[in-house]
Amino acid sequence: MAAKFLRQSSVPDKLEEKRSAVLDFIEHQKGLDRKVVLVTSGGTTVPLESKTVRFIDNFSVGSRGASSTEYFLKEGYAVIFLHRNRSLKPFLRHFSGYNFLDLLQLDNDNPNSDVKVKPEYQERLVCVLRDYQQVQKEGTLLMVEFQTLSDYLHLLQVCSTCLQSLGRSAMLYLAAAVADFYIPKDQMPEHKIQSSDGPLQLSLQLVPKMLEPLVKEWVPQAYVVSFKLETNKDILVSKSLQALEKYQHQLVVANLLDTRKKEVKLVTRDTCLDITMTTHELSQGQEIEEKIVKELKSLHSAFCSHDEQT
Ligand code: PAZ
Repeated sequence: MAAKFLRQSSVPDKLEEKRSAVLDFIEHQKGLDRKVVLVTSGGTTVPLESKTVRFIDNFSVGSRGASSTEYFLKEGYAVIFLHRNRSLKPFLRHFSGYNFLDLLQLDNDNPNSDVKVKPEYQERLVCVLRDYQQVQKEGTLLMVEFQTLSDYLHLLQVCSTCLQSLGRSAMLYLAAAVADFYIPKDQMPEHKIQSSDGPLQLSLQLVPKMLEPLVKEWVPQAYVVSFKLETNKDILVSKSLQALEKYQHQLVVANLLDTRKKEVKLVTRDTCLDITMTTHELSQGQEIEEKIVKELKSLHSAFCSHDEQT
């Protein structure tokens, strides 16, 4: 199913260039003995027309993926950040609510004035810029962009298969909100759908679950973390356990739409750990991703040392 989907869907631009960039990045990190995590982030679009005017989208803004990336970098991982274009990015996200021109000022008495950062933003900007420049210097972050569902799935396959050479040192952290339904290429109209044709009826097919080939074929030794989002708390843990049973990967981060920034569950086949944020922690600007990443780092280390013992 997955292979057929990939064969029949459109391939993203410059796929081979992207594959080379991912391979070079992984080889470099391998030489430095760094663990690498693939973080997927943001929603996927599902086009309704080949020459796309309209598409189906979802709610994800990429906050989970972008913030987790920063914490993985702090914990010493190199990160491949596979993200939806226009979703939140590590470091830049701290200023996402701002018009950047509002952060700057000129000396109005001087026609040749330099551009300066307003004093009230100095501290924050210095802090973020310092971390960002450190990451740039160390070369520990690779940004890979997607927009549509098929871009995402092709790039997921490319990144995962490239990670195979790292064995257990690779982690996959699949936080992207991937569409479950799509219109196959051969059933998609080429041109813009005309409203003059009357009300629109859509028939969507199920997207094959890529976790199956990912765990079995693409990157079988890696530590794989998937995410489960629900709106009904009564089915959250059972659905996570079903996924673990079906795909045989290591862990599910289970979250509810409304409370995802305050509480998650880390579910494995035999444990369920609640991670929560107090009101005080949230008011101090602390983020749940910091706790999630710390916990995963320690589980991943145990997973890697298990390899050394066997
Ligand atoms: O991207 P975001 O920060 O707005 O939301 C994060 C999330 C809810 C998409 C993520 O935590 C998640 O659960 N991803 C998987 C969604 C799914 O079940 O397909």
